[in-house]
Amino acid sequence: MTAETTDTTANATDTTATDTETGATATPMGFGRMHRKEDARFIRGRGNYVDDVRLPGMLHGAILRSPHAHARILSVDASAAEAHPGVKAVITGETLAGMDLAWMPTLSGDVQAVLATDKVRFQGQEVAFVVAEDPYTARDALELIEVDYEPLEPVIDARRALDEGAPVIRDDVEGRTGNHIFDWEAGDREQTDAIFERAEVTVAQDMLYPRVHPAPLETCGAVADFDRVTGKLTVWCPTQAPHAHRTLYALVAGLPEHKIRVISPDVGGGFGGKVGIYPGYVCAIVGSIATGRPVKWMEDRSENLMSTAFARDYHMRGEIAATRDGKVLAIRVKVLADHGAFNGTAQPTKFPAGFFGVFTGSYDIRAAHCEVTGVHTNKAPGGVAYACSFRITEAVYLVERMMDVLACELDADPAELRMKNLIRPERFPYTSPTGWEYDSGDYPRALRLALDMVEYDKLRAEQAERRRDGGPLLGIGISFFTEAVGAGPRKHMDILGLGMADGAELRVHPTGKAVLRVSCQSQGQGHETTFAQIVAAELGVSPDDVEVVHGDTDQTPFGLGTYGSRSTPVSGAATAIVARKVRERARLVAAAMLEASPDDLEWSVSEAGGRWSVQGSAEHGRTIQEIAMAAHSNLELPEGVEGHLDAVTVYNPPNLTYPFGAYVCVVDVDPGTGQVKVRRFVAVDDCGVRINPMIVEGQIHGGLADGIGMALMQLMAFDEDGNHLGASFMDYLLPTSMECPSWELGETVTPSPHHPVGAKGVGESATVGSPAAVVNAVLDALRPYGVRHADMPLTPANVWSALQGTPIRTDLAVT
Ligand code: MCN
Ligand code: CUN
Repeated sequence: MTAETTDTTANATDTTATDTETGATATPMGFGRMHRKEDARFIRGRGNYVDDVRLPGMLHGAILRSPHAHARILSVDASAAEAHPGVKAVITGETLAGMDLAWMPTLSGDVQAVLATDKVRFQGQEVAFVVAEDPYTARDALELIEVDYEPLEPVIDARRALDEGAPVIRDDVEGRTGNHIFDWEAGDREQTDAIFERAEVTVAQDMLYPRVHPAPLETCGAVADFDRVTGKLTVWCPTQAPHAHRTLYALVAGLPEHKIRVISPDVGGGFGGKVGIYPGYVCAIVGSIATGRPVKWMEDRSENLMSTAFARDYHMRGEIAATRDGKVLAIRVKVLADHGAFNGTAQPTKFPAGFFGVFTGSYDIRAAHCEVTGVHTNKAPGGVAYACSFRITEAVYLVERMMDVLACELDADPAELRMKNLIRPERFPYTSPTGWEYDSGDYPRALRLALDMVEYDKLRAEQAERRRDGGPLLGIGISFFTEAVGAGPRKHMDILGLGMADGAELRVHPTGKAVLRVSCQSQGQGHETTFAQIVAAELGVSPDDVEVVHGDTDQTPFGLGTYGSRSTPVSGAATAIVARKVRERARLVAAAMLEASPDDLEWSVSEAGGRWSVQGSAEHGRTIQEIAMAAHSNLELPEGVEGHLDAVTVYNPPNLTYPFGAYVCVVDVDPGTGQVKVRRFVAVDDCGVRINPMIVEGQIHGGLADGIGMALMQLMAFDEDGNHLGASFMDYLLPTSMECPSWELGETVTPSPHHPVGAKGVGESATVGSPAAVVNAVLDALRPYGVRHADMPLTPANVWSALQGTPIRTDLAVT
């Protein structure tokens, strides 16, 4: 299939009429707008989340956390808590050490303390776990545990972590003498440096992508139920990757995988924060094994913000070499990555830093080089997630900020500068200087559409007028992003250290109703709807006739789960392929029914549904429902056909998919207060063929709101002692409809050439692409004041300070 670009959703199966109120349709026979099937239960409050799980005899756990960022544990005395009425067990690091469970492997190959034994390494770290008859008793008993700490000097500023004599945080790692974790690099240093030496123009800029948090509405938690008779452990937890969790639980608990069942029920938002395993999950499991009763643990909001995986914390220095007329020749980047106390989520030297390798963005740049150094600090572990596609967020922010810095230096128009450097459509498939093969795209078309939608020239004229006449400052910011989603093709093993295939199973009942089983897990993305639509499109049935089962390892085939917007690129592809297998089986059965050769049959989908019929005589055919019934009957089938239509597949993606987009943000800035108001936001996204345009738009709306949050208000700040200054929604701000404009969305459709239905992932696109547009807009407004850069979040205080000529440092002790 060759990549074809169209301006609107190219989708032959989208035949149904639009409901003018909502833009939704009556159920389409395949792709198209339809309301989410899951809405019926979500909006009626009938979802089933982990905290809704109530089992007979269930006990409740609570975690005692460290008040210090860095301290030696001299002693833990739990005797008073153990004696407290209603308390069933107190588990400490020592208890776990006795079971060889005090440390657990992280998905990165690092280890993380389940409950601290030797030292605490961040404020909020898990120290002890109380199991009691009810959650209140468990919390009360925490106060009876006496821990004797010897405070140690903490390392909070990543830029001090490698200083001579800096306190060593991970002295648990044999031979560790400092806080250095890894060095990673990509690109050709020599070639890049040579271009820089000869370049007509070079620019450099330091910038910080601050620490932010995914902050899902539902916090994390688990219910663990170990059955002492059968030896089976069932764990309910809101995970994005149930099968990965099962394997890790097996490794941690020493139980065989077939004796472990992980159920991820409805999940109230993940945004990357629910990929990894948290100590509380392991504590609930140990608590259940110890007491023989089910144990529930649910964290509260502050615990979630303090101890679960954060994101970003990338200190970056970008440099661009260009010609005087604005052709970018090379880009050079140095990053200091703050990974906190433990490397929570993904492979330190490969996975998180690895994706940063797309830092040349959407531009045809000859040479590039980048180095990332990872360090530990006394902050919560992680260093990856938050709708980020694993470091692409940082990379996009960097290159898009740098393009504006270059525009500033050359006194060029940022739109023209981008247009001049975008990868041309004829260059696809395009191999980047760091070895990534972008599958398809028409970038100039997307940028042109965005500029037309926002009426760019008119805005620039208004801006010139404002600058002449005074009044609120007007800023226009552009960001063009390319994402790389759908981990993980085996060909990226060397870059990412991961190769991941997803299974899919499709059962077709005698009446033609179907059950699809997939390994990915929805946290609000609407998989029950869109995955049913993929089957529906392939089989010519209604999505209402396809039930999607996910989130339960006993019920679904193995796969790596939902993150890096991989569900559509990987599980979605598996779904299309398994449905095609069913369709091919149906062909054989239809041939037997029609007493024809399978080769003489043709497939068609009409409003009446999908059918196999004899070529050239459509009336001589059988519907998929008739075929399904026949497949379960005593119809005489040809040799080699077993009957039934059920099929199974495993899909290995040949490449990532590369969605892209052009965003334009328009802001008004009050120079007196530094207040930023987002006036307009135009987002043109291309995620290939859209399965459900309404869900895609919802994903983009959410991501754009994320972008406003990060650019203008979100920050996980710490004081110099490592006290966490953002542990509630009073301090860690989420954007609301008050801060968001009415989004203006546009689309182009460039199908992915290697995906069975031409779709690319979209779940993180807007979060990845939007912060740079907002920041570029604010800095564009401040341009007459000579401000070239200020770090996120651009709070009124920060903007005002920048206007006075002293942008503030946002990562430390700023609220
Ligand atoms: N879709 C579509 N057509 C396309 C691409 C996607 O109709 N061409 C649909 C999909 O079928 C799916 C949804 O859009 O219903 C998102 O698909 P995809 O881009 O494949 O992303 P995933 O389903 O893998 O979701 C993961 C992604 C990630 S990694 C984060 S983080 C994030 C995000 O999704 N977390 C979310 N969006 C979120 N949305 C909600 N409500 N909650 C979260 O926690
Ligand atoms: Cu990086 S957040 Mo999403 O990939 O689960």
